[in-house]
Amino acid sequence: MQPAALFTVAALALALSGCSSEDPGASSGGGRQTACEKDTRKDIYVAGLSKQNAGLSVKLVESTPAPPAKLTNAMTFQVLDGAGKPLDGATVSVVPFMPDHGHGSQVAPVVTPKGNGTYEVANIYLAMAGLWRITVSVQTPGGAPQEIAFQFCVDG
Ligand SMILES: [Cu+2]
Repeated sequence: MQPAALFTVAALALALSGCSSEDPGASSGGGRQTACEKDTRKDIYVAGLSKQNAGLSVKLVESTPAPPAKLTNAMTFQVLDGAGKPLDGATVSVVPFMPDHGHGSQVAPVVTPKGNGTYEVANIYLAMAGLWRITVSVQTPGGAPQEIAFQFCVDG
């Protein structure tokens, strides 16, 4: 009985030390999986990932780095209208936000229209590890603003 009890205590101590060794910001810590691997809310990055809202579609043509990572990212989006036609001349803005922490990024992304409905976005700065919602707002001339969001989790 005694040796078994001793073993249990040793195993527990080992598990606890493993738990607290990394990433104090993670809410559910520990284990072999990273916090992001466990997060079921995230989008899985693939080049060309596309989302629709109210007859508008926004395609993430590519991200640099790919998949998105902590710190500075650049992304190219293509905006398509309800008929699948590239939409130029829209006012596009991009806002990163951490829903779990209730804060955005201290760096403002810079959007540059590139034609054929594509908009290059620099300075998408994801300061912390965790889930980030990247909201793309599209204001068409004379139309109502539409928001389409991507969610990426970055480990740190
Ligand atoms: Cu945060």
